Amino acid sequence: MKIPCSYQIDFNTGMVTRYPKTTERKLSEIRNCFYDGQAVERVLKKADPIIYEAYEVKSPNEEGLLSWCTTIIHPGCVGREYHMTKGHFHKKDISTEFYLGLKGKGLLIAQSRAGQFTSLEIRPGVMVDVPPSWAHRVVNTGIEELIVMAMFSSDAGHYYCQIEEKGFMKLVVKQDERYALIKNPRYGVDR
Ligand code: M6P
Ligand code: ZN
Repeated sequence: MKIPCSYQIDFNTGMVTRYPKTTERKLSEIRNCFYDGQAVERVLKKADPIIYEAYEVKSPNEEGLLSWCTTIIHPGCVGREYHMTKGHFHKKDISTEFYLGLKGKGLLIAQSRAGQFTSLEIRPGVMVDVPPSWAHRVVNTGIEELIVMAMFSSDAGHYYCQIEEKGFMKLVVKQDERYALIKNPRYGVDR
């Protein structure tokens, strides 16, 4: 049986005391998330930057337990598109996830299986509720790190295939020094 416990998060770095980093995603690993393939190649010729990293505090994979995670998305663009997470549905589709902004600013974009799309601004103190059956991705539209904390059912699981294959309906791009959402020309086209 799990016993009550507490954790210490550094809101400035996203680090969780005594928990190692569990994820580090470099551009080369998530290159297909970005629309502009030539821009990806241009960046990769010089370096392979870390786009985001995460510290996950995982409970056993059991119904009734929650897991949580801090994710740090580094600032920057590839072509006109801002840095982002891969994005996923949950394997257990009835799972909800909450996101709390800790530092920086960005967007949580979400897309339902039925083809609805929405975007919500996230910044320190903003809590976003992602209900069941919505794929979600976090995008850093600011000039500093975007740090968010996510909390989800331990048995939710990540289901990446559909987003990897079809993408999100909209891209988050830099336009006149601010963000804009534009139609994704590759949406629904096999990659
Ligand atoms: C959040 C949570 C994690 C997820 C991470 C990165 O912190 O949803 O479960 O792993 O973001 O998102 P992704 O796995 O889609 O790249
Ligand atoms: Zn999730």
